[in-house]
Amino acid sequence: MINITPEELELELARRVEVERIKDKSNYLRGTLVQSLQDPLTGALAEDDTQLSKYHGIYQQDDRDLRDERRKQKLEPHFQFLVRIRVPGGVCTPTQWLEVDRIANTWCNNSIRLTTRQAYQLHGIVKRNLKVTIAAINGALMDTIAACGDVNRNVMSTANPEQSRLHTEVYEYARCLNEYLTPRTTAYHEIWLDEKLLSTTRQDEEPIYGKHYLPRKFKIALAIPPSNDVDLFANDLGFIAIVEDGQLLGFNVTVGGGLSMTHGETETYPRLADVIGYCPKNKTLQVAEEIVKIQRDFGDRTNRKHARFKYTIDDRGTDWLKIELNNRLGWTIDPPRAFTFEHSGDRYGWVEGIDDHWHHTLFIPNGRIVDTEAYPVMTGLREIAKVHEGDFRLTANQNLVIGQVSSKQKPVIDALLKKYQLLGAEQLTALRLNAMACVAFPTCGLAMAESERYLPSLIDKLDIILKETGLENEPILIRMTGCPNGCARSSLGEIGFIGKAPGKYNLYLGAGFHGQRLNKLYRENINEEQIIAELGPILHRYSREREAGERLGDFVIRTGYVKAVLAGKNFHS
Ligand code: SRM
Ligand code: SF4
Repeated sequence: MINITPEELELELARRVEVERIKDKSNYLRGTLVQSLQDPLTGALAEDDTQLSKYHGIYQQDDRDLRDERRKQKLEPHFQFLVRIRVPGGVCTPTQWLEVDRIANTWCNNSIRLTTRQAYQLHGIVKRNLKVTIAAINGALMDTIAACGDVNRNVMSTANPEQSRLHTEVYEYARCLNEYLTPRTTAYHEIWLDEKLLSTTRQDEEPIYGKHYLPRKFKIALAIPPSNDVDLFANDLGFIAIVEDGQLLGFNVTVGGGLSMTHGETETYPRLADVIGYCPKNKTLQVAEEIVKIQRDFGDRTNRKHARFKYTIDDRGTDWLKIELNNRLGWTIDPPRAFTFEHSGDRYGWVEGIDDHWHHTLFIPNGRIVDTEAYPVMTGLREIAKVHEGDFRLTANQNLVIGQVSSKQKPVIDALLKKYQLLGAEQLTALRLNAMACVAFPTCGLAMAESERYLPSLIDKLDIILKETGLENEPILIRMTGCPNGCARSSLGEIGFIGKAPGKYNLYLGAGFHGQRLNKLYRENINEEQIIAELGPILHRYSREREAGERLGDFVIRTGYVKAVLAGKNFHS
């Protein structure tokens, strides 16, 4: 909010939602977090601080598997915290991997979650261990600030490493954007790292965000065609690399993506971003800053369900946005340039990069790094990290690239992959390799149905149909979320499931294979038996009647199972 008197501000705040008031009186995200952390009487934070902690990358949760039992015993919920570590572009070092592994096994629930936005999540941290956890993350030269909250989140960039020089250059833009849009408040350092800042170094200005930050979360991704592995169109702001003769010239700019909705409220809907123009690469930060500021000034702060940038754009139109942007830039962005996306999934196994280096993409079921007898992935990756001299790249599909392996070291990594039985893609159906599920139970407070703990067993059943129909090597995007927030981008699944109640899901069909089209509701509130009964005949027919190269998402539209969704606004119609 700009140019406003104190009286007007008072009035405006009264109108705004609670979170806006909490931000207003938070003193740049400090609130009473220090006192909350010191309170020995409860495992929780004070209520307002549970909102502010998100800006520091920390969510208060409770173990939902234990909720009823604790209630019966008249105990407070089993409070614990999730910490999200930003990893811009998903790139980190083996030393950082080892440190995240150590932290996970010291203060967390012995597992690491690779997220759908190329970040790490650690679960199950109790309040008294929060500070030591954040300090250890900081010691590994990583941070959690702005991993959540009404600010720009972890910036994504294409992890699929076919074009390594380009990858490096585009990744640098992701890193710079991430840094540039990080809140400037020093609250994080004071609260979590005990830095005793002098009044001269204490930062109480937010030149980009202002005191009230953004109306809602904000997400940015960069993609290098033909790979849309980051699902660029699901982001508030996107940059599509435009390359000529192997040189990065600039980016097409996309705006207004976002996937969340609320069951039964048709004024909320998923929306894919529009391509509004092209900017030369040296203008990338300026364009991002002005777009963020437009959302800061025009986003709806009175209704959080209508506060994302996608609604600002649908309410005012992309023509308005372009005029506003050009005015603020002081120059005019060009018309978009041609580009083609061909896929949104990951390429598995070894790919040769440049300078005699290789990259191995490893399938990580639902991004969960935890040891089981059949799949000792945590131990295996720890042993790999101890000898690996390149980097790790977290993909937006919850997988992991062991990157920059010299040809000399390749046999060493191969031997470790074999020793720890880390799944080769060839053993799995292409459906499983293109599956994503969000976290949901037991940690997510918003889950209505299982997701991560359920999707693998549903795929076991669908695999039987795929083998009957000869479709086992046909890549099909399947996505599941435990609620309509869409954290595993369920609206972009050729087959999408959104939880409604325990064991019950809405089934959506018809998204585009390279992330270019949303799916559409096909059946509502169905259980596993009904899911199999619905999908079986569709998959059989697809195997018989598909045209050459036709993707399942296109087939179900051509054959009339669902209508194509051409705009988010029409998602429910
Ligand atoms: Fe998400 C909230 C997990 C990607 C849309 N998301 C949550 C919370 C924090 C639940 C909460 O608010 O209490 C979940 C924590 C669960 C847990 O126990 O771990 C959660 N979201 C995740 C992750 C970990 C899912 C995963 O399986 O990897 C992803 C972390 C990404 C990251 O590293 O930053 C994650 N969330 C997404 C995505 C996908 C994306 O960004 O590409 C979306 C849909 C795209 C979008 O933003 O529109 C998404 N999450 C939401 C929303 C709905 C936002 C909205 O516009 O209404 C919420 C709820 C909210 O913000 O109120 C949410
Ligand atoms: Fe939780 Fe819903 Fe996100 Fe799944 S989609 S992690 S259930 S908020």
